Amino acid sequence: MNRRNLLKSLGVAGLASIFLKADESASQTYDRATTGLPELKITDIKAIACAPNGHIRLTVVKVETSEPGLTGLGCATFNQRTVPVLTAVDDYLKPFAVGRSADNIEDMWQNAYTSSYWRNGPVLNNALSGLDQALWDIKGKRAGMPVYQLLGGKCRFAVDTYAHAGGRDFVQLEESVKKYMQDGYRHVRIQLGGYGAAHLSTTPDFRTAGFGDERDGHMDIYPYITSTPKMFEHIRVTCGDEIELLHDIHERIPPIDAVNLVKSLEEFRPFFIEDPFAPEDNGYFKILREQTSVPIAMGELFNNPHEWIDLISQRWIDFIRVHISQIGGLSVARKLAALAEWFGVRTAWHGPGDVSPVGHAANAHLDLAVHNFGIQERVLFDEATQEVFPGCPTMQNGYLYVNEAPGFGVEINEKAAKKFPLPEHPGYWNPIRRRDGTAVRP
Ligand code: GCO
Ligand code: MG
Repeated sequence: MNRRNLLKSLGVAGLASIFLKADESASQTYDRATTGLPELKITDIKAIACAPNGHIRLTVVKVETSEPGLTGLGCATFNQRTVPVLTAVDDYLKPFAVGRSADNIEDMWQNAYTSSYWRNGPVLNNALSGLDQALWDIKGKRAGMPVYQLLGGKCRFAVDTYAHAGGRDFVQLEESVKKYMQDGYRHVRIQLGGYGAAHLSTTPDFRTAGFGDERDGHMDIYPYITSTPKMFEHIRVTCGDEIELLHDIHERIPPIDAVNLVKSLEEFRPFFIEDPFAPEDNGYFKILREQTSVPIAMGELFNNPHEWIDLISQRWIDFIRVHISQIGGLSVARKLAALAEWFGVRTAWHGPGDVSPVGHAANAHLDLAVHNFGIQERVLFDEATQEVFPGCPTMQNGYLYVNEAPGFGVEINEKAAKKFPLPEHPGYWNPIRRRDGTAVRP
């Protein structure tokens, strides 16, 4: 029957009922949109710290809500100062936030951020991150979506990562790189021994002079700045031109030596050179950019927006590498990623062993959802960590996958966490000294 006859057969009453129905369903849709879900309140907040591998202190914040069973987790991991973060969460954020809305994440972040008046430090930012990420986890669970969906969905099928190749000599390092290449990694970080190739430094004159303490480490400049270009050359010759090579200077040499070292690496086409300077030497990034086109990554030590705004808006770096819980959580990192996009800077979130699986999941959800993703540092979670944190992100062929579940997809087994208490040592780093005893700023 054509439309004309249909209308005739329905007559006025029939027509009215169609419009009414349409109108009814529209108003229903509208009602759902305005009333939404009942407001969710925060009913409890607690910090949970544990050391599944026995020496790295992982801290997460668990938020409970007025909806029974609806809880969220956020990463607040600061391995070197864990206990102050626990205090900042349990003794300050908990009384501040309990009873307030769990729905309004940005409002909570802005007010918790200023609740200490003095702000932008690593301890308070980590505590804030734990609360912030837990609220994003809750929001995703409520929506029945992974957090990356709340951020606009996927820009890529999975998260490309880099592995940490290591070795105390060139051959050991070469073997490590080749193994990762066989495992499907397209990006590998190459380090000769520990940061600064400290094992090559053999003149701890300060020890002979009885200066410092036997716990103090030793690293000279010359062995490192001469071995690093040779390391790159050996890996390029033995592993080829295609593998992407990254290297972390880790702020171990004077800024001008870092400028010269980075220039000397240009011929080896690094994917990026990380942390050439300490944040206190941010003024050198402009000088470095004027000297070489080697891609530069910086950020894991940043806590304060003033540390990254110029580096990004002046295009003095190519990858922003912040430790997301160190800057206050996902709410900050997603704004940082957006800022970076407009200046051609890509993301490379810090992702070492001292980030909890919740933090790694937050990294990965953001990695999936931003256009200007660069690369992701990853770790392999041992059995104990997977027992404590069911739903850890997984690795396959060099790609990182999130657990496709609402929220971040990572939970905590608090009973299992209790099996892995914090180690006796509180986590501070011992000094590293030049041969004359001068302290190195790592
Ligand atoms: C990296 C970092 C780490 C840090 C560590 C500090 O690039 O992963 O440099 O190795 O040194 O996370 O606790
Ligand atoms: Mg680093």
